[in-house]
Formats: sequence, structure tokens, C-alpha cells
Amino acid sequence: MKIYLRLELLFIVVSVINAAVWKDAFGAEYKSSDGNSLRYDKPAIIWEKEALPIGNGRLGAMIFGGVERERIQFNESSLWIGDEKDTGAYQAFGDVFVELNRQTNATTTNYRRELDISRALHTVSYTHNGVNYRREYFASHPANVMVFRFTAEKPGAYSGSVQLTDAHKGKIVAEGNRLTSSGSLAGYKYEEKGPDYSIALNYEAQVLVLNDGGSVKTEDGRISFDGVNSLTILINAGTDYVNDRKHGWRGANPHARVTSQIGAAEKSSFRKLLGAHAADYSKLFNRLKLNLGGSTSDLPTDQRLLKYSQGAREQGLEALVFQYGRYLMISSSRDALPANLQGLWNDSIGPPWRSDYHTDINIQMNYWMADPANLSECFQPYATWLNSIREVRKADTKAEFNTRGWTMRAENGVFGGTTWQWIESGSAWCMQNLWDHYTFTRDKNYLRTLAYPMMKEVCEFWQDRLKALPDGTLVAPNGFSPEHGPREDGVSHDQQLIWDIFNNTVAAADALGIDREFRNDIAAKRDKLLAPKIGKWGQLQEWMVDRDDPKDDHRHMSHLVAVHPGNQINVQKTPELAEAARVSLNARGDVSTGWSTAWKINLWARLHDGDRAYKLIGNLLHLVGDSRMNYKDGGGLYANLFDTHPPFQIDGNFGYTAGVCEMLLQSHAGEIHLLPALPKAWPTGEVTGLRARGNIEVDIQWRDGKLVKATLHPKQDGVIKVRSGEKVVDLKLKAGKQIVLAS
Ligand code: FUC
Repeated sequence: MKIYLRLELLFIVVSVINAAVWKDAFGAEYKSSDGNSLRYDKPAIIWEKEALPIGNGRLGAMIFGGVERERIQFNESSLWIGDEKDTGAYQAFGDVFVELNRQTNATTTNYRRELDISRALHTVSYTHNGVNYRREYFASHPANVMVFRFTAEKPGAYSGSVQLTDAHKGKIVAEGNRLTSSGSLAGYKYEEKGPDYSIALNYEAQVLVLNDGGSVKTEDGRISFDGVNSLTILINAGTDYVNDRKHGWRGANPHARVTSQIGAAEKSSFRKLLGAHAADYSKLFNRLKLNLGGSTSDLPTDQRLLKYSQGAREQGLEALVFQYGRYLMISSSRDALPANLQGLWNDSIGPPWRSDYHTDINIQMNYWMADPANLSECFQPYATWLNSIREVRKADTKAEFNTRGWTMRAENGVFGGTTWQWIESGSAWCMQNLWDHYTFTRDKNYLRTLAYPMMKEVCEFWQDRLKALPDGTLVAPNGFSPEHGPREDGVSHDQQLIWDIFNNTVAAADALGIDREFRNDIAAKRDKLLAPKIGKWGQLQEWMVDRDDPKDDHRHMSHLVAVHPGNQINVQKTPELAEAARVSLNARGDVSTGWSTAWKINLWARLHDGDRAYKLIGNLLHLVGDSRMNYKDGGGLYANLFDTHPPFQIDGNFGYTAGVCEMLLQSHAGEIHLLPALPKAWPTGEVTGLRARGNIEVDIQWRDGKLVKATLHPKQDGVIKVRSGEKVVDLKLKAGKQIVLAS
């Protein structure tokens, strides 16, 4: 071990030691008593507000926990209508109902419904007629199925039936201990008068009922069971969707795959399935631990949230909602399609905003947190989806704008089709996510093969589309500031995102050492772009013309994209513009929709105002009962901690988690900034496993509002500046060598 004591640096570098290899800590460090669980004392009634989600990144379910009638509403992420011309919509798959004879909610005591997000395990327990009952539910990524088990202390306590329904009224077959639903999405439309889609996926779901003791038989299209000691139910579902245009987006019928996956799980045991699931999940989840100090309540989650909304701020709940964002990401975005507007949970065939991929903030916001919250694997489905729709987007973009490259409209589906407004800078905004993922992971292969080719194409769109003003300044023609104002030239949102894609692509070409000429052209164009302007009331102008209305409290802060998630404007390097952004953000107010509130948390964090960010956290962690669409002032959380626009929209969950990361650590401005926006309400705390750009994990401890210790775990060699308040130190990093900084 080497000890450095470099007093000329304002930090003291205490030690450089070999980093410990991270080990799976399932069961050892995180139990539900650690505060990582959502708990309720009654079954759910309303899907979006009360039922609890599980998911393996592809399959998902919302669980109600009813005693006499359990409802498990399930999804599979590729069940989409639509085609290359039209977004279509994400579809509900179906429900599994488990009815139990002679048991009722009313005659039950000790009822407890819990989602332990440190193990991704949902449980229901209760006592009925003196017998203790317990149910466990999880969605396994390694086994590719969902697993539910019903046990009781007394043998033979379960009698009842299992029923499968199909949201698209396909064929249901009950045979032996298996229920199967299958069909085609042909003829389904998003709107009554909507188009008939040319792509009609085939789908299949299977439910296998395994009994220990008693008997099982099929009856009236259901499976009934009698005198069973314990019951294990396996669910799998799939479609013939493939993310490949060359194959017409269709692959093999899902029957064989669904059958073999469920068959392999059947051969395993419940314990083995649960063990493999927990090990797999906790490998991701346990990387990051957060303790915000303060108070923690033992009340059921809905009551905690209610108290919090009434003004009793509770740091335990703030940390739980942070980790819930990570849980939802792991559960909805792994090795399949990206998390959509509702992650992958949807109970409707006509969901709000199609439960699609919106590109004027929503899909981008979903992925802000993936890397900072140390879940890089979860990013991959997003990059893969973008790659899959490129060719469709190119053809459509050529037809509309007569340019090379590609862009999108606001609403997007899985076949490349788009609807509603053109959001010309939407593709550049997606490319920002792609580049950022590289800056965190430094994965050159990903950059070379996946991100850079797309970034280059989006640059080409703007190379062809930009228009020169008489003095040579370059502007995006006929642009839009989502989602208000006129269409006109030089809209700040466009200008900032074009600067961003050009700037990042220059850096990407440099990192790969390729495309000199192209790189120099976009560097020159970047420098000629109409730059951000400060207007007459000190605001950052939303439009080229200085006409911002100080009373405009629109939910989108499109002209602040350069502050967050971009980095053209920041407190250190462009203080006047940062101040103008502060004036604009202030004018937008603190009350809005869920995702808008989450964005404001990120923006205030980037402006280093931790107390204001914390005020917005108070607005977001607000119990909402209403699910009617509200574009103005209804944002908050439902009792199940789903973020609401309203209605339910998951970007606010992910955006909140990203915001807390930004409050504790920033790395967008060429340095690692420790505790850049720590609010007074979090005087003492600790976080381990945050991720900074440069492929570095960072642990931070603070007390009385001041940094105590920070530990850097670099995964790669490099040099970095680290900042804490006014103190800055330059460090040389060696992969695997941990650096401890004490203040
Ligand atoms: C954008 C937002 C709306 C909503 C929708 C899904 O259009 O302006 O508020 O979040 O996406």
C-alpha cells in the first residue's frame, strides 16, 4: 500500500490501494429491513395506483394481491401494433386470475403485501382461519419466465382455480396443467378511425400450474386444483417480433420458444429459480447503496407517502424512491426493447400516448439515470432499438426533408413508424444519450460499431438541413420548441441540440481516430451555429427573437437542454448563460407534471442549487389520487410509487433517480464534482457505487453538509480533475487502483 500526502493539493490523497473485486452480496447486506421495500396492508384495487410491478426486462406483471382472487396482469415488451408508417401502440397481453375457495379478504388477518426491491421479490402473506399463507412472485431474467408460488403452513390448504385471459381475444386452450393463449394482432387499431397496420404480430402466452399434493385438472377452460399443499405457477409469453427490418420485423412463431423456456423452468426447482434470479438481479442492484440520513418511517408505503405529502419530509422515502427508479430500470430494460412511457407495464390496448417512445423528452429522460446509477447494461436495449429503426427513419426523413441522415416525429414505435409533430432535433437528443453512455463506459467497441455510425448519420441530416443567415450564422430552419410556440428558424432547443451532436461527434471521431474531413466540417459548422442568447429580462432566450414571456410556465424547458442533460452551458465555464438559465427556470415555476418536475430537479442540480432541487423533490414525492390526464399541475406519485403525469408515466421515476445522482455527483463539465448540489436537508449521508464519466465508480461520505471522504474506483487508466466546493485536485488514475480523498 502506498501512502500519498500531497499537502500542496487542497485535498489530501490518503491512500492508493487495490480495489476489491465486487462480489454478489445477495442476502448478506440487503434485506427488506434495510428500507428497500414497498409495503401495504391491503390488496390493490386500482392497476395504475396500487398494484405492484415485477419484470425481467422483457416480461412484466402487475400484481394485485387479492386473497380470494389474485389478479396478475402481464406484459411482454414486443407486443406492439403499428408498422413502418405509423407508431401504433404497445399492447396489454392478458391476465392470470387465481381464485381461492373459502378464503376472503374480509376474514383475513395480518395481511401484508410487499415488494422487496433489493431482491426483486414480491410477497403476500396473511392468516386465515389460524393458518399462515404466503405467496412469492418474481420475474426471472436468467430463466426467462415469471414464477409465482403459493404456500401455506397447513397441508392441503389450497383449492381453487387458475384462469388465463387474452387482451386480444385469441384462442385459449386448457390442457393438462397448462393454459395457452395465442393469436394475431391483425385488425387491432390504436384509434377507432386509425390505420390498418401492415405488420400483424403473432403472440402466445403459457401458464403452467405445478402442484405439490392434492389434484389438478382442467375444467371450463380453467385449471382447477383441490387440496394442494403448495402451488407453483410459471408464466411465459412472446411474439414473433424481431428488431430487424430485413426480415420484415417478423421471426419464428413464439410457440416453440415460449414452450422450451417454460419447460426448462419446470425442470428446475423453485429454490433454484429464486436463487438464480436473486443472484442475477442483486449483481446489478447492489452496486449502488444510498443513505440520505435523516428519518425513516416504518409505516406502510402509502401512509409514508401521505405523511410526506403533508409536510413530514422523510429521507428514507427519498432514498427508497431513488432505488425504486433503479428497480424499475432493471425490471423493464434488459436484453429486449427499451423502457417505454410505462416501462413495460400496461393494462390497455389503447394506452395513454400509445405507451410509446416519445422523442421530445421522454425516452431520453428514461435513460439519463442508467449510467450514473450504475446500470450500464440496461442502456443496451435503447441503443439497439435506435439502430433497428435507422433505415426506416432514413427513408422517411429523405421523403420529408430531402436530406441524408435521419430524424423522427414525437411518437415512435418498434417498427420505425412515427406519428404527430416532427421533432427535428429529437434524433440528435437520442444521440446525446448514446454518446453519454460511451463517456461513462469508455467502451470503444460500442462507440465504433453502434453509436458513432448513428451519430454520424444524424450529423449528416443537419449538414444538409442547416440554413445560413446573411452573416453566415447557421440556424435550423422551421424548428419547434417542444411543445409550444410557433415553428420558425433558429429555435434555441434545435440550436443547442445541433451544437451537442456536432460537438460530441467531433469528440467521437477523435476518440476513434477516423473521418478527419467530416469531423473538421462539423467542427466548423458547430462554431458557426447561432449561440445561446440572453434576453431582455435576463432570461435564456427560447427563440431567436427575444419574446419569452416571463409568465410562461410551460412544462417543457426545451431551451435549457444545454444546461441539462447537455453541457454547452454550465456554471463553471459559462456563468452568465448559467445565470440566464436560472432566470428562465425560475420563471417556469415549481409546479408541473411528473416528468417536468423531475427535469427541474436535474436542472437545479446542474445550477448547483441543492435546496431548490430539494424543494422540487418535495413536489414530486406527493401522493396523487387523480389519474385524469393533466398537463399542468397534477404531477407526483401514486401509492405504488409509480410517477404520474398524470396519468402514470415512468419517465418521472427515472428522471428523479437521475436528479438525485446529479445532486450528489456531476461529471459533465470535464471534472468530477463531489456533492455539487447537496441540500441542507441531507446534512449527513453516504453513497457507494455512483458512476462518473471516465468509467469510474465513486463512493462519497459527508457530514454536517461537508465532504468527509470520497473513494474513486477507476476501471480504466486516465487523468481527472476532482472538485469539492472550491477545492480542485488533478489525479492520475490507474485501472483497479482505488483512490481515497479526505477533506
Ligand atoms: C410529451 C409531453 C407530454 C407527455 C407526452 C407523453 O408530449 O409534452 O406532457 O409526457 O410526451
